Amino acid sequence: MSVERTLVLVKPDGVTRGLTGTVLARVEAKGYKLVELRLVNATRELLEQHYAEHVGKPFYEPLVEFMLSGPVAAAVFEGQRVIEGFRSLAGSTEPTAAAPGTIRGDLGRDWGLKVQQNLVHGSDSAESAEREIGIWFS
Ligand code: D4T
Repeated sequence: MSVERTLVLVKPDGVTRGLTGTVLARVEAKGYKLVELRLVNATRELLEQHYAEHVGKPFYEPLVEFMLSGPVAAAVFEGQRVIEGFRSLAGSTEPTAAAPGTIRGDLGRDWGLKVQQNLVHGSDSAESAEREIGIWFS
């Protein structure tokens, strides 16, 4: 099995709540290697590329506003099956339903907003990872 890379974002809720270090530490503690890290103030154009599959959906505009509301910590982690491993560690999209023990399950909740503030993003395939790393680390 070849070494994979994945894009991990600590979204503005995680950065604002002071959880960046906690999130990155949990990924490192699982054994994945941190190979890139930067704090980014995203632009609408960058987010339109990143969330291209969601353009036009009801939660798209609230999602963009949320992602523009503060800095995002963008990281690349490396390891065998890191894409699947990180998504398992992150937990399911809705923090209320995410299993305890996962990042979203332990650190997130529903805030009654138009978009789920779920702390982290992780690429969902090797193709997405390559595309997304190019967007955030160009
Ligand atoms: P990301 O992409 O941020 O890692 O999250 P997921 O892979 O878990 O979820 P996603 O791409 O389907 O959605 C992106 C982002 O939009 C929010 N969202 C999503 C929402 O508020 N309501 C919804 O119905 C969906 C599908 C949460 C994550």
